[in-house]
Amino acid sequence: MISTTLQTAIVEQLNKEFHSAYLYLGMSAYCSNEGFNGASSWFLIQYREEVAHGMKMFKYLEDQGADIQLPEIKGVKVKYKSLLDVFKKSLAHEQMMTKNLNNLSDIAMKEKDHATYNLLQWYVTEQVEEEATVSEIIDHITLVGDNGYGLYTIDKELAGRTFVDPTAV
Ligand code: OFO
Repeated sequence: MISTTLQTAIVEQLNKEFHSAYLYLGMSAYCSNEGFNGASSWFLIQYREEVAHGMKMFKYLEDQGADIQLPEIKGVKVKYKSLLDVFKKSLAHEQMMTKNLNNLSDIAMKEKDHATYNLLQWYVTEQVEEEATVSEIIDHITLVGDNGYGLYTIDKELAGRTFVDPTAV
């Protein structure tokens, strides 16, 4: 049985997962407005991944018979300085999410709640992949700088991303 402390903390994290989804929806809107349709589609897939992350926590709380609260989701901005800026903000956000998940794991470990700890390890591993992917995109955008053809090529590559439900594996 999950403790009230962990239950509250997981609900907070669930809210952050849906807030992440919303944030990526805003980033998708920005990219689309700037004519980066590939990046827009990339962020839309990221949005769907975050929804899947949120739902995995929701399902876990249900299975644990938790008292599920669904607090308000914070608004997000849709204005960024450039394609590089939007991906840098995305990386900073993921790094913050990693910290949150590590802190949650610490609580679960302290409480010797193996089931919740196990769940959280799934997210911790997922974060490694997310941070690496975004860092690589940032490297590529930095490499081409303001070169229009370079940015066009990167945008085309980003368009190739397809949605695979990360929680289905
Ligand atoms: Fe849910 O992984 Fe990103 O935030």
